[in-house]
Amino acid sequence: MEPSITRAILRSFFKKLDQAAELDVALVGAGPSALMAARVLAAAGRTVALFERRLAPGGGVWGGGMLFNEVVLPADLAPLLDELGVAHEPAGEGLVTADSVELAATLIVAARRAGALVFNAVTVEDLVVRTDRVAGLVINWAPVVRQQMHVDPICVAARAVVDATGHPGEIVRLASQKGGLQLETPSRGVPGERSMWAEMGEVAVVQHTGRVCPGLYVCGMAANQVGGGYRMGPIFGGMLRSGRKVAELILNDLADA
Ligand code: 48F
Repeated sequence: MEPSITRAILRSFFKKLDQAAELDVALVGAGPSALMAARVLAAAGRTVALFERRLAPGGGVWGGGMLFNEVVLPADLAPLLDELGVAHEPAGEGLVTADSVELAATLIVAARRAGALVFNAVTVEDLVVRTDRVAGLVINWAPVVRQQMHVDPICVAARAVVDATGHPGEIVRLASQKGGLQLETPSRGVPGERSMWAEMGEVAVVQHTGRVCPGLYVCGMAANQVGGGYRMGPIFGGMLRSGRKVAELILNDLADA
């Protein structure tokens, strides 16, 4: 039986990897904004894959606030939580709370069920670039990168790449510093995020979500790196709205192309 188990895994995995070789959208990181974006894009019929360096997708949701495993969301997102099937409780001041483990797990399942491919334990270590645009990702196993093993990566092509790497904003920095691409950001660079101001951060993260150069988009906390927005801590409305916004922008751009 063991050979059958092995072959079953290899066949299924390489089918997924083969589908990911040429994508409509490749998302870097599988935090809340990326999972939300992947769900919307895949539900619209686009080929989508998330590449996440950790074993568990879900990014910063699991740990709630300081490992107290609850998160806060604006109450106007209650219908979205209901649609996803995430239980929530009123918390006053227009807020609700939700169990962070339930929210993380549900966002992952929702993205998968919509048809998004998920590659965990995979690090995006570079971009594929053409003269003026991002054209795909350079990927390797996260443990290989962590161990600094001298192993060449492989690449996936994508019509749109999304930097959803959270606070580091790694991919936008790579595009500008190594890829030599002109960023269309207000400062033409990556000013970095600002200190905590929850209300302002929630608004800014959505406002700064968008295209940063041809083929490259940014969402979630990485958008606040690019736009110089405030951080907001364990409130996740902006992340979900940002993911939805980047997905809608990409769907429009791909339809126009
Ligand atoms: O940080 P993260 O959860 O992204 P997000 O969608 O959400 C931010 C919130 O969790 C929180 C917050 C809310 O108020 O401020 O921080 O912006 O998830 C980012 C994911 O990207 C992965 C990383 O492991 C994490 O799970 N990641 C980062 N760089 C890479 C990567 C990379 N180069 N390759 C693959 N995955």
